[in-house]
Amino acid sequence: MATPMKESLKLISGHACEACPLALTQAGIHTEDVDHVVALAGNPNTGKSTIFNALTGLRQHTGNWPGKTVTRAEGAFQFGGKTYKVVDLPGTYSLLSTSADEEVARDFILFGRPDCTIVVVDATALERNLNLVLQVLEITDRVVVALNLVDEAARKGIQVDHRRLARELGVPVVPTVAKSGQGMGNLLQAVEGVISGAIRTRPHHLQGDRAFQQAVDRLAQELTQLYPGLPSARWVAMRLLDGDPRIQEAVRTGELARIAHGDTPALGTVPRYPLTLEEVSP
Ligand SMILES: Nc1nc2c(ncn2[C@@H]2O[C@H](COP(=O)(O)OP(=O)(O)OP(=O)(O)O)[C@@H](O)[C@H]2O)c(=O)[nH]1
Ligand SMILES: [Mg+2]
Repeated sequence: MATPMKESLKLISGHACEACPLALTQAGIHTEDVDHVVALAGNPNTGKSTIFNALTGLRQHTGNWPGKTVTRAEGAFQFGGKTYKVVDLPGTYSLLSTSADEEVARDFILFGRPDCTIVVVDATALERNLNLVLQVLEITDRVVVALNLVDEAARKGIQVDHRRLARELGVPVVPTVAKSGQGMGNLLQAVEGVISGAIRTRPHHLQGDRAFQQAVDRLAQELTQLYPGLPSARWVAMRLLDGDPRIQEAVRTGELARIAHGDTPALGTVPRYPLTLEEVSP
């Protein structure tokens, strides 16, 4: 395990260190044409930005999400011959409320169509963190869980059975210590596998009673007919049944129809748009 991880890290730092900024440019920070887009989600303070920095290095774009005072950071790296763009989402406990942070994270995962979403969880507080994981699994099946802070967990005598967790969630779970880069290679291999289809996920879905399931299925079908190409119709149906004002508004204003056509400039979330954010070196 140690060797591939080391090699992967070498590969990443080879494109992200200060000594070779041009290589990072070539790795995709200015290109509109990245191969894959990866979103980083998670509860606050779980190590998302530490993972983001480990992957993208010192050069990255930061700015605000359109119309919001929520910071947006994007960067790029190469792995296995492909160029990946990473979007560091604001920390959220849930995707259901109407706070600006939760809206940004939810809209990007739902409408930004990332090729994979890494949900970073705190291994010392798994129960609280799994709430968000379960919500993301309702939206997309392209998910990898980074079980971060396993060093802190070990210090507290907590050992997480990550294989069993992966079986129960139906998606890869990769133990990481983002602060020291441990597990980054395995994390990227899992992301690559989920995107390529080499790893088949079977995400855990919430089971309601029969009437609930039937209502969701029927509405999801109608949504798919009305809006062909709409991502995550099942999730949109569930939110509409729950009376989510943001999704209702998206139906009323025609935003949902535009999203189904892959047109989401209002959200600022179309991953392959040219980057117009300011480039900074933190
Ligand atoms: N011990 C330990 N500390 C970590 C690890 N990963 C991150 N940290 C530390 O945890 C703190 C929070 O990390 P961030 O990367 O800023 O977390 P975040 O999820 O981006 O936080 P928000 O953006 O505020 O939601 C920092 O002090 C990191 O150095 C880890 O695996 N082990
Ligand atoms: Mg952060």
